[in-house]
Amino acid sequence: KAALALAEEALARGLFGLHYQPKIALDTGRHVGFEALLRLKRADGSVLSPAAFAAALDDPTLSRRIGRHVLRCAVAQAKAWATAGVDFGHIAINVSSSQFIALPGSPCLVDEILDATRSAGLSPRHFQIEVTEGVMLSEQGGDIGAQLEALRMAGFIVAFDDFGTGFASLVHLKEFAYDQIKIDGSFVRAMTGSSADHAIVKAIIDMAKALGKQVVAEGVETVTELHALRELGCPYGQGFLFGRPASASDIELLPD
Ligand code: G
Ligand code: G
Ligand code: MN
Ligand code: NA
Repeated sequence: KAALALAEEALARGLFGLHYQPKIALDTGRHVGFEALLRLKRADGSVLSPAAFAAALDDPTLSRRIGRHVLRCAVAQAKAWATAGVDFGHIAINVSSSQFIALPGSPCLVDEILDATRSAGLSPRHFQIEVTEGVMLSEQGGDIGAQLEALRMAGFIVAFDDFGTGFASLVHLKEFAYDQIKIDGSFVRAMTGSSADHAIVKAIIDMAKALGKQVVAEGVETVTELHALRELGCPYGQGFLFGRPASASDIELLPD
């Protein structure tokens, strides 16, 4: 497949990098952390998003190699921000279901994450792990649950990404190990024009709170959406209104 070859080449030539998008506390407008989003920077200066190499993130071997690189970049960035004395909050890392598959001769994902943060002298509270509904439906579902629980026990926040767009049932919401629900941007962007979407966003916020989970609205693009979310008591948001994904050098953070 072309996507796999593209990813192989990007790994070999060091073309993968991360962009960062702020997660905002909606009452204060201050960032509480940043989501790391993978980008492939080509020689001609163009930048590709994961959609262009999605198959590589579903491949057991390639996804682990890319994931290791992502982890290294994110930990190095967190270390750089911490050393500069800026309060970045946390970096949230996206992990695909194939990254949880055990590979012979290679440490498990949980150990990789623990080792990377520990050896940088950083606390787990500086990182979050984002997984989609897909990981719960994958064949290794039960084992992935145990791995996520191990990460939570170690102090990492686990976020349930793109909530509401997959095929997971509500059973997963009570049985799955997670701390945070991220409401998919498609509902948020429609909520000010559609009473159905508004009702769904409200229901997810209320349900998350009743379950004792953090809740983040994704894809916030307008002030109208921000006001609607505040009115519903949504504590956190993310989206172009607050900041587009950008390279760390383009993000200005003030010292503590
Ligand atoms: O960045 P957008 O910018 O296009 O991201 C598209 C999708 O790619 C998102 O669903 C996101 O979860 C996923 N994604 C972004 N960065 C990473 C990454 O580092 N690893 C994995 N596995 N998925 C990622
Ligand atoms: O991990 P996840 O699937 O949530 O990835 C977030 C995706 O959403 C990334 O592709 C990111 O670039 C994109 N994104 C972030 N904020 C906005 C926004 O406000 N509007 C739109 N349309 N996309 C966004
Ligand atoms: Mn995400
Ligand atoms: Na999402």
